[in-house]
Amino acid sequence: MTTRPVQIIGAYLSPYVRKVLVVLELKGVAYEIDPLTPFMGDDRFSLLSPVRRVPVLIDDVVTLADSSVICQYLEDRYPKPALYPIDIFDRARARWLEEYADTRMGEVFIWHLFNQLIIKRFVWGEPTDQAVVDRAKNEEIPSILDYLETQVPASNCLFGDLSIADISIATFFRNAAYARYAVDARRWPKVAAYVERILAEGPFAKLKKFEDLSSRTPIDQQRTVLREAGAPISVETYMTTQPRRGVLQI
Ligand SMILES: N[C@@H](CCC(=O)N[C@@H](CS)C(=O)NCC(=O)O)C(=O)O
Repeated sequence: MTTRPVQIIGAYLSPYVRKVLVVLELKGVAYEIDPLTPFMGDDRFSLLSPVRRVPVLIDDVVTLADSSVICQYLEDRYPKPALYPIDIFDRARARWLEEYADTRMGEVFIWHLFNQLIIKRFVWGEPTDQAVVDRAKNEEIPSILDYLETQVPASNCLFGDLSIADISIATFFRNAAYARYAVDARRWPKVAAYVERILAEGPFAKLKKFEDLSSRTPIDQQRTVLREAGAPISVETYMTTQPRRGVLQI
């Protein structure tokens, strides 16, 4: 067991950071967080995350970037409760759904919706490209929801207990809500009920307070405001003052 809390670098509003924090909370692993908006990372951040993305995990042994790698590591190091199904077929399906969420849902919910409506405005002071948002809402998200409607159960979680698949999928709907997108329950009744159920789980509900605060606080004041609200903010920060464009495009 680690003596020093695990360090997480990454903003509460990132779906990938949320995924890792939910796993840490479920496993009861103590952590501190530097709630970094990735575009505000300094030169040292580039050394930790060469593609300048969050989350990053630093503990007594390893430094890892990428939420899936981090979650698998946490599962291996802190096996209880298990968040990957035991059955090998279910485990493979869970990993597929995690991958689908990280890539396709990330592309559409984050880059085409959240980035256009929130990051462009608040980080870069740029206008929204409404055509990108419209295509996301009218074509891309509906096709994702059509697929998820064939996958999610009418009750409970995907594979019995809450798993990495549920966490990886549900996290994007929190960002969708910040971008004022809600699932139409008449068209996708199973997905709408499933998302509501998973986001009501303890760790998702606990983190919402810090996400709401982040969403209404200027970036340069977030550390202070979050700390005052009881978030486990790290002493060290990788934040600088001038935003930098990302390394990867998608
Ligand atoms: N595959 C990565 C994706 C992480 C990711 O895209 N994070 C976003 C924040 S939501 C980021 O850091 N974006 C900055 C950029 O792409 O330049 C993971 O699962 O951790």
